[in-house]
Amino acid sequence: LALPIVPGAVLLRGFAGDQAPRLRAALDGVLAASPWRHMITPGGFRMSVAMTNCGPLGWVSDRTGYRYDAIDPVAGKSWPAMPQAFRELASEAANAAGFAGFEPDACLVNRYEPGARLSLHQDRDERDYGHPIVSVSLGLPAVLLFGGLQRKDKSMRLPLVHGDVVVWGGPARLNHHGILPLKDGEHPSTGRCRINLTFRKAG
Ligand code: MD3
Ligand code: FE
Repeated sequence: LALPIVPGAVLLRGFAGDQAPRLRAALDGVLAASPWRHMITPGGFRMSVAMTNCGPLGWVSDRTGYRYDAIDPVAGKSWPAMPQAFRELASEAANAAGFAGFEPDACLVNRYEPGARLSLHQDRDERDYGHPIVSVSLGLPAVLLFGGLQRKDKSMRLPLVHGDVVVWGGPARLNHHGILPLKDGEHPSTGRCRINLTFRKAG
């Protein structure tokens, strides 16, 4: 079930639902090597979202800025490999949305506990905006806020539930977006949190 959101953005409702147990198990392997951490923004704030990465490149934030790095600064070594289940899902979702041949080199994993939020931003740290971004929602529901190319543009709200996949490319690639504070709850797949996998070709 593919629903257009704005030109370039497609919601694949429930696309990852049947893969969720496999993704969740693979994530445990990633976390064993690169555990959850709360990164610090360049402004000095601790992010309420806990993060980790897998794949050749990982997104990191610290007092010096945002960037993609091959090294996990917590583990002091390369990020863990991107599990095959992750790569297959990302490529199949991109394909279903009309982006054939998507091969991500970075998977940022975000964990939202009740109250955690992500303020309105653009994803601009990647080298080539011609590649789409694939996002997979697991666990508790959340509300995605998405706006336009300008920060002041009107924002729309889109509820995202367990198994939803959204592909952002083309003219939607640089849209502003964020996640409203997570509502408390309990989910059989994740417990008391929401997990989002974001696949990118960053390098
Ligand atoms: C709209 N993550 O990691 S995914 C991020 O749910 C991020 O954790 C959110 O924003 C999350 O940067 C939202 C949905 C998403 C991802 C990329 C986009 C929406 C987007 C790129 C352009 C426009
Ligand atoms: Fe983002």
